Amino acid sequence: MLPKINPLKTKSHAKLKAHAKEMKKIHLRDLFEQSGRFGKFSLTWNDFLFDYSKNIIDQKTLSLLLDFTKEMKLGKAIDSMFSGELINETEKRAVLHTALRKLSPESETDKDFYIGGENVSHLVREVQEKIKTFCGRFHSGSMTGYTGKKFTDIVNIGIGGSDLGPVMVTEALRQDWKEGIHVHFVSNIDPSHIHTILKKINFETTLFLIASKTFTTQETMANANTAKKAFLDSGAQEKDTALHFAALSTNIPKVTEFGITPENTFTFWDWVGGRFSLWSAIGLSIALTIGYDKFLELLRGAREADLHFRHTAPEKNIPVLMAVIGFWYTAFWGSQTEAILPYDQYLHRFPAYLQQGIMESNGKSVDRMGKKVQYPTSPVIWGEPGTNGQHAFYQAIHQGTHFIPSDFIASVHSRNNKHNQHQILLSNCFAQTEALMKGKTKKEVMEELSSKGMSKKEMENLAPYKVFPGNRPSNTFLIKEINPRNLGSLIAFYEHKIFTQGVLWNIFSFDQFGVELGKVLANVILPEIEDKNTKVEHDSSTSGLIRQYHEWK
Ligand code: G6Q
Repeated sequence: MLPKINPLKTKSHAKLKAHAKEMKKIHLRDLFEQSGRFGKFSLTWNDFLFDYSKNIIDQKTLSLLLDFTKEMKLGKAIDSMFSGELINETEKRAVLHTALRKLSPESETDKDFYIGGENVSHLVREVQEKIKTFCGRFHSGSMTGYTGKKFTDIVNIGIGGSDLGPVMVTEALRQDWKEGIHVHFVSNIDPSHIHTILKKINFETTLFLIASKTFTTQETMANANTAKKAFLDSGAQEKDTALHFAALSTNIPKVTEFGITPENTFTFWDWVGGRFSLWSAIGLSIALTIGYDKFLELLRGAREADLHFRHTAPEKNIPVLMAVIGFWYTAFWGSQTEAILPYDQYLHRFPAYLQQGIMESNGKSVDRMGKKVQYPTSPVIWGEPGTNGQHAFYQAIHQGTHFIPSDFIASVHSRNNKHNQHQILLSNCFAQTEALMKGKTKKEVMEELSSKGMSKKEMENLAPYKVFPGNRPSNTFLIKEINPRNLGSLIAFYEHKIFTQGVLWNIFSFDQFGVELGKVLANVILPEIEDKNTKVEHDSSTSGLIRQYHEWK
């Protein structure tokens, strides 16, 4: 079980509060006056450099934050998660997405994962073997569609956790796509989404993956039924469904009811949360797109990050550092938001992926004792790839009234370098973190304006607008290259940051009752939209919207 501790009652929290007052008197520029700052506040691990020196922290901040993790019993919480305890207490489930990435067989020194005495690593390996065989047949062409043609297209139908991970990963690894294979994702219930995809594909060479843990999600089932109907309308027979549809699900009876064969059904388990499921059967679209071996590389990278998280001292532990720094800003600096800024076009869905991972996990306001929390929890997560963001919202990060800690993510090698474009990209990334940290003082602005020959009065009038306060914190991940292994590690780092922050906020990170509410509410209103004679009893706004719909329909 996870410890239940009110963070506000810890000694280190009180000390951090007092320390924050002191740190607010210091500017990041001044902190950089001390020599060796980069060496002290950055670390390298595998192909990663994690630079957290541009944060408003000093050695004392860090040691108080790490004391705080001890008081919150982070070490015990990590052991509880990895040892398969039912730490998702509200749903009485273990949380073992980490088990999906342990590929090596059990040995004395490298134990498998267990839940209540059951070896779940065996179950994982069975499904992985099945995925491997399936991918082999798919890529060799020995698996064909109902007219005997080799498959060329994959359409993954799923939403939320059954969509965002595979979309993000396949986009990030576009350079690794198997030749001749195209992957498409349908998630939204809006018929325009599936319509756009169905228009692009040839049914004879398309494999549909119905990705749904529960196999009851309204959007996914509606899209799956539309796809099946369109497939049959294209000239296929009911029996051909067996060749063109596969299911990724924990609900085998529902899968069978839909007409999908056991051979094409890939299962996973209730101890894999939706937003942590890309490593499971939900990752089949990834394995089919980049090949099984590269899918394994992704898992290996994540496993390396798991071992780092589990066994590295907190002061050298990347996810722990990410988590405590984020905690510092939400608790003591009033930060309500965090920007994720990948300087890599292929990572363009990474912010959206983390939006779910972070906000669905830690957007909670009741603590582990069932009490309303008296402190802020998950920040709002958002972002876009650089440099697009620079020409859009960076204005607010530099000079706005909100305090926005940001994560910059960049790679040294582009797998697509054209002329010197990658160097230009990187120079922008580094320049932004420098500018956010330093800002531009009035003195610097005046010197700049004076060199343009402006009058003293004009300079005085313009200067306030041109001053940059600086002192805006950022982390930078500089990665040698975005490849399957490094991407696996990067994602797992953020997963463990999420877990750690949940422990520090004393909340349950692995349920999502807020998401489930939406699923129930829409089912109440649907009949009222479908039939205008159904009695409508809502608040005046909701009833008004429904009435207007019928009037205009
Ligand atoms: C993730 C959430 C949620 C879920 C979707 C899809 O952690 O629980 O995003 O993944 O609602 O659910 P199904 O996979 O059951 O269709």
